[in-house]
Amino acid sequence: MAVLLATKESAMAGWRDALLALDPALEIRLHPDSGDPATIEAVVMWTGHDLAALRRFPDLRLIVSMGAGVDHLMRPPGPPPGIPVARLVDTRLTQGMTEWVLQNVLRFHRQDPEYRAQQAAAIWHELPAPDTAQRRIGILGLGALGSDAAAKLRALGFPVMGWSRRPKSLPGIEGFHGEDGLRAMLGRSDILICLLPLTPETQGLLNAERLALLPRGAFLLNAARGGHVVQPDLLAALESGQIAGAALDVTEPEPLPPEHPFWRHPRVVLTPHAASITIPASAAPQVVENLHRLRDGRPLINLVDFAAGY
Ligand code: NDP
Ligand code: OXD
Repeated sequence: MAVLLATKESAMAGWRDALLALDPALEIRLHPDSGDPATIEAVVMWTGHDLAALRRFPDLRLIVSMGAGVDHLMRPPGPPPGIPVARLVDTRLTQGMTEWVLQNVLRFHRQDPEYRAQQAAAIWHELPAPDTAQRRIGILGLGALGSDAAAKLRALGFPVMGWSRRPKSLPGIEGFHGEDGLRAMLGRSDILICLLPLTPETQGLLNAERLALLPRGAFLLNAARGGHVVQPDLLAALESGQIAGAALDVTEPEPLPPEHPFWRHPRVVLTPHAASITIPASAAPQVVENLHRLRDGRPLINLVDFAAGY
């Protein structure tokens, strides 16, 4: 039986080599050369592939996302019914995201946009010292990524709050859940960071009404999915000064069309969905572990909860 890889051309060989380095006996096929459909037991895939095509493999027993997010697998028609889906939970992925979060929190906290504007105008002027203990940070999503970012921000001295679907208690982090919890946390978030999965419940979460709950002049960081933010509402909030700055690693669509105002907005920092990039050599061990578990009939790891959608 074989494993089919389906990702962009440039990433295919890296994934194949990383998997074979761990288990040289694996038979790896590269999309679109799947060979006999009846011999495919697992598909390891990333966005941009036709989910309906997965139904061509009669003995498919596992689908693996090449990222932490599985929204690309959940949109219609979704994976074939009854086939488990695993995602990545990976230390390199977490490290990359935490670095992006720290970079952008510190960018806004340390008044970097103001100092860059002053430099452009040859102005030598000291702004008031930022007060870390007074800069309240709210994190939407306290999973693998959100909880690590929360701990590192807390270690720097920021007061950190986090919102999750189920009640969650993390050392030093004030936890919130539910709609009331969300409203309470937003009301106190000077910097809001979105690290949620994209699901029907979280799509469009950051709309005009919720952005208006933030303290005036708050900052927004989004490295989750573009669909979490209602972009025209964010643009209006930036124009009105309700939001003082936004760092966006994800947008809807990706990339934005060249005329989109975010590209040239003085208070928007864009990165091209590069906050954290999957490194095949780091992610491969859990994929091979799952293939071995599958063949041995042992419980799989990092499985998606279909009822929750992530
Ligand atoms: P996890 O599944 O580990 O964590 C998700 C968190 O979101 C959990 O705390 C979960 O709550 C919470 N959550 C989910 N649904 C809701 C809801 N309806 N209301 C409140 N909280 C909710 O995901 P990861 O941390 O691994 O990844 C998060 C997302 O980051 C990915 O889905 C992906 O979209 C994005 N990502 C972006 C990258 C980039 O480069 N830009 C790189 C990697 C990931 P609970 O704890 O109760 O389950
Ligand atoms: C992911 C991503 O979900 O890179 O891993 O967006």
